[in-house]
Amino acid sequence: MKRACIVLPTYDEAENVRILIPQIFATTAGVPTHEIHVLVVDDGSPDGTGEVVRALMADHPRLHLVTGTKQGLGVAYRRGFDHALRRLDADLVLQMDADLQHPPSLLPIFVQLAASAYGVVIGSRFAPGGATPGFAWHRRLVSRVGNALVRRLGGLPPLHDCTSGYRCIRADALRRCDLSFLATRGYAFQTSLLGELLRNGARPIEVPMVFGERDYGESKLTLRDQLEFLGNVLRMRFRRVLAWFGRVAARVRAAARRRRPAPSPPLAACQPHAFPAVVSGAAVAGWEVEPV
Ligand SMILES: Nc1nc2c(ncn2[C@@H]2O[C@H](COP(=O)(O)OP(=O)(O)OP(=O)(O)O)[C@@H](O)[C@H]2O)c(=O)[nH]1
Ligand SMILES: [Mg+2]
Repeated sequence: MKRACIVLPTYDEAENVRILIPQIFATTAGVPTHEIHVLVVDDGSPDGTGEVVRALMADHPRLHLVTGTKQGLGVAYRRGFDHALRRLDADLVLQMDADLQHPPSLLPIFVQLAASAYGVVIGSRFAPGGATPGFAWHRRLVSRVGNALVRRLGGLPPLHDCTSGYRCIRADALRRCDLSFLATRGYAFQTSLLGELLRNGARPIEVPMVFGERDYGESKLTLRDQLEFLGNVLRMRFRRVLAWFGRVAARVRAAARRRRPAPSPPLAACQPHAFPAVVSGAAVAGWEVEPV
């Protein structure tokens, strides 16, 4: 049977994982197509989250734990993805916060959509039908402005929620991504990962979700995360401009070659890798957004 691995990054989420992990296994017990695994990526939480997870492992054989030092959400996710792909051989990799803000009830539909045709399924707070009832006005504003910036400057397609941390990604789409240069912290990591998935041709779809309030523990979102997010949007813009120059240069070179009579190349030289600009142009044109 195929496997889906839900990666849960945790820092001081002892109370929450105690509730969330049994909920996840109960909700996904009926998924017929995939064996569901949960991988907790804990960064030595002082509140003993790791010990709570170890205790839960006695009841849940498909629960796993990797630990490390705290270097930001992006680094934790990279470690989790690597483990899910290499050690657990997952066909689908899911991202989910451990603080009960992401409803586990959506997991079966995420798996179904990703297993059918979609490279990345996004739990969307801002698509019609989604909501953020507990958000203070300034949090809503930050999220809205952040999403507008990544679309306008970062060049992401018109998805409603580019900063969501609740997603299901096909392993083949994730393997095509180069995660090594992505931003390392919260929202910046989420947006740069989404950009990289789409750049590599993953087909996105959004599923509206109600983003609940945090009952236990504290938010780890800091001003530094928000500043890194802004810096990262500019970096994404810069990469797009560089890519545009690359495409123009390739066109100029191709036009110059056409003017010069040249012997026909052997067939092997006509493989797509010989024409990177055309291939990347087609990949960008292939971005697709499904109405929800
Ligand atoms: N392993 C690890 N997990 C982290 C780190 N920072 C945050 N997390 C986890 O990532 C998830 C999201 O963090 P939150 O602080 O809830 O961030 P958020 O949901 O964007 O912000 P709020 O809406 O304010 O809760 C939670 O499960 C955190 O415990 C980190 O440095 N390492
Ligand atoms: Mg949260």
